Amino acid sequence: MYAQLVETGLNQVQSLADMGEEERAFQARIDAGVKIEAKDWMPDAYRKTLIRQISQHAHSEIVGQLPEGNWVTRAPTLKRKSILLAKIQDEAGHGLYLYSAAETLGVSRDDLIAALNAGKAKYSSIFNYPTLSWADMGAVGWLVDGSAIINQIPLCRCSYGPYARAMIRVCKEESFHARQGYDIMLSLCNGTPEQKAMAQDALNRWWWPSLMMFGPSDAESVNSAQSAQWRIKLFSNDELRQRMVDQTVPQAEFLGLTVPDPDLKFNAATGHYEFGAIDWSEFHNVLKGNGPCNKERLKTRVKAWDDGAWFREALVAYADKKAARAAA
Ligand code: BYC
Repeated sequence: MYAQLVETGLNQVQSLADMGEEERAFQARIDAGVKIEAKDWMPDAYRKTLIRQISQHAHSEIVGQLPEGNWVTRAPTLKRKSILLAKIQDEAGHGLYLYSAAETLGVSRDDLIAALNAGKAKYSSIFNYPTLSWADMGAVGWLVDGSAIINQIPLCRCSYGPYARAMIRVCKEESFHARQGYDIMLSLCNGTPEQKAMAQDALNRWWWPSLMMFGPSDAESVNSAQSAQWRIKLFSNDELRQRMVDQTVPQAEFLGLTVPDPDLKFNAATGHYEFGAIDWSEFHNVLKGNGPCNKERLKTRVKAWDDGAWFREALVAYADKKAARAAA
């Protein structure tokens, strides 16, 4: 992938000749597949890139609880409710591992959360769409968590040790999430015509935003070449998006649902599905804060943070008191 990106001249990365001695040694360790650990020397730009990506990822997990939280009280059965609750709690856990991984790079969690609450930090575009029916719990698990797994499995092998290790557990849990989503879709598709129509409607609304989750096309991706050189990204946005389409279309067929893309067709020569053009203006609009739920998501997070202030203060007061007692 790196060679391809450099070949197309997309975004320039530093050549070995332009690097200082320390940077060359650093790049050689990366090229040899050695993990970089928190106390190792690293270029500032590598540190910044990781803080950017890991914190965006952490924020996505935390904000990602909200669309599903919307359905906890309305899950159709006790069993579905327990599964949904467990999934949402997993997302909170993922956020916490990821904030911890970011902290190893020298940033504070409070600063990262302050940036999110101030509307300055990015989180995944997908969580700015509303969950309008119970079928959306199926579509989110199947398509959104399914896409997250495709994006995140390679991150288990990325160059930064604390991020790679956090991703191993995250991916195991994501695979349970994707299966629970597909199971909801299966039940709906084997149910009444009205239930099947709900499943189709959810697929119609979540398909294109799920493809956008993988980020801009390789031709537009500003960070890919450098992240590939540092082995933070092992596959390009378009490669992973193609993998998602190839994996998901047969699953939709098994459900008896239609993917909402008239241009979708299987190319027997390449072994891949060809798909229609993505509406990138919608993606950029969501990133600018103008998606259907951006404002609501931010407001909910800020309120949760403010409402929890007393609890954080109590924890600090307790820790201080305990430390003072131990010192006495
Ligand atoms: N939404 O040069 P590019 C999950 C930004 S799943 C918002 O390709 P990069 C979950 C990008 O940040 C979701 N912004 O960047 C699932 C950059 O802006 P900045 C979270 C996006 O970093 C289920 C600009 O566009 N997963 O957590 O090389 C339930 C140019 O893009 C998006 C991760 O974060 C987007 N979809 O590649 C609960 C996985 N796409 O930062 C939770 C880790 C792109 O330069 N992250 N942008 O201002 C990654 O793999 C990469 O960061 C991305 C983007 C593929 C997302």
